[in-house]
Order: sequence, then C-alpha cells, then structure tokens
Amino acid sequence: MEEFNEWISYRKNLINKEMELFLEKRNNFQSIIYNAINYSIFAGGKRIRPILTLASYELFDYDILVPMPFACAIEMIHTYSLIHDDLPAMDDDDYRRGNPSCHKKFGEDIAILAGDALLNKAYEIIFNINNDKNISPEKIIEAGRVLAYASGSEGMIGGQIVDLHHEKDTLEILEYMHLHKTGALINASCKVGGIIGGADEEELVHLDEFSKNLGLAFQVKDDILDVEGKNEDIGKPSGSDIENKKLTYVTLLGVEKAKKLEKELTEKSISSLDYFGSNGDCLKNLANTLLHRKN
Ligand code: GRG
Repeated sequence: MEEFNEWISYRKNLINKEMELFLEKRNNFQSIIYNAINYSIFAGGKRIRPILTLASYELFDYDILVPMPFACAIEMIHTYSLIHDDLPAMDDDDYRRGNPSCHKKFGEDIAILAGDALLNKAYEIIFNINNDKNISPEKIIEAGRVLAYASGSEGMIGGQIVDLHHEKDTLEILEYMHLHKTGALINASCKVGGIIGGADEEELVHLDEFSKNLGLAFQVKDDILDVEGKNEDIGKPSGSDIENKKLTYVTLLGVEKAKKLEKELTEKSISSLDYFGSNGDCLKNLANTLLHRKN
C-alpha cells in the first residue's frame, strides 16, 4: 500500500511540475489571468484524470513523459470545468479544493476567462507537442479528437446541460447525466493514454469499459462523500447536495445501496483489465484506491 501511495505521489508531483512550466506566470498587462489560473490549478486536486492517462499509457510503455502533455491538458480541462461549474449561474459554490472558489477570489469576469484560458491552453499544449516525444501526428490528432468530443456537447458539457435543464427523477437519467458530466472526461483520460501508447481496437474497447464503470463508481462515491465526508477532507461543507435538493445516488437509493453499487461498479471496471494481465495491476490498484478515498 505504502509503495502504491509512492507510485501515485511520484506521478502527481511530475504532473504538477510540468503544469507549472506550462502555466508560468507572466508579468504583463494581463498577469491577473495567470494568477487566477495558477490559483485554481494549484489549490489542490487529486490529479486523478492525468494519473489515469499516464497509467493507461503504462499498459503499453514505461516512459510517462511521452503522454505528459495530454495528461496536463486533461487536468486543465477538468479545472476549467470546476471553475465554471462553481459560478453563480451554475452550481454557485463558494468553496473548491478547500479554498474560496475562483470567482469568489477574483470575481466572475476573471473566473469565466480563467476557465476559457485553461481550455484553450489545453489544446495549445497538444498542438505544440513536438517530435522529441516521438508521437505520430495521427496519434496526436486521434487523441485530441477523443478529448474534444468528450469535453463537448456530447460529453461533459452535455451532462452539465442535463444537470441544469432536465428533470432528473429516475436512475436512468441520473446515470445518463453522470456518464457524460463526470464519466466522459474520465473515459477520455484513459483512452487518450491508450491511443498515445499504441493500443489496438480491442485494447481500447477494454479501456473504454474499464473507464466507463470507473467514472460511474467515482460519481457514486462523490455522492456518498457529500453525506459522509468530513469538511476538511472534501474541501467544502458536506451535505450540500441535500441542502440544494439535488438528486444523487444517495438520495435515490440510500447510503447502503449506493455503497453496494459503487463496489459493484468498481469490481466490474477492474474485471475489464484482466485482458491486460499483470500490466493492468497499477490501474486496478488505482480503481481500488478511488473506492476507498476520503475526498
Ligand atoms: C461547466 C462545462 C462545465 C462542466 C461542469 C465536471 C463538471 C461539469 C462539474 C463538476 C461538478 C462536480 C462536483 C461533479 C462531481 C464529480 C466531480 C467531477 C468531482 C470533482 O472531481 P475530483 O474529485 O476533483 O477529481 P479534484 O479537485 O480532486 O480534481
């Protein structure tokens, strides 16, 4: 366990160092945007999506610096979505990652632009990948296409629309919403790692199955943590879903059934990795770590 925690920390530190380079502050007329971006990116965050990208790549190759630009780009897209999700026009959350949310610290105008800037930076990083990484242009385009689709109106934004503007009263619609809102980027994180690593069609199908079930399990856990998590662990007051009368797996199923569902989904996701033999062990450990996480 200790060894696996080190495995995670090593990757998390590398991701943070690379993002620092990509997001270096500028001393110019628009320096405030760099302050806001850095504030939100480095406020904390588990870095689950970029770690999934690296770990999916590691099914095929060991040099994790190769998929690193994609891993950083994915974390930037994730952070942009959190900044925008916290805005008064959306979820109206005052806290994120244990700190005042971006708009609380910098104002709504800067928060909107910080989110937009992170989204653009993500694709700038991808288009800037040069030959020293030895990734073929075809792979870069395919991975970029998968990421853009997953972040857009048929993916994460689609799920956000369902959350904001659709009646949510059944397990079916709840699952649809989360497969898109939370699941799409988790799914893309794994597929991008696989694509850059050279996965064939069948290998991508197994990664797809793994990450879809993992994404749902992740969301069920998020709902459970909203009820059972400690404020200092989850970085915001617990019970906000109930206070905001949100439909969640917990409000729909109750805590015990939600826990059972999370375990089943995690087990299902892990079984998709059997295809990769012992190469899948790190991703399996990661899925189990997420099942037991505190935030
Ligand atoms: C505004 C375009 C747009 C989309 C918003 C992802 C999303 C869509 C909103 C986030 C709302 C939310 C809290 C969803 C629950 C699951 C989730 C994505 C939690 C946050 O991800 P973590 O736990 O966060 O990986 P850290 O801070 O660790 O990176």
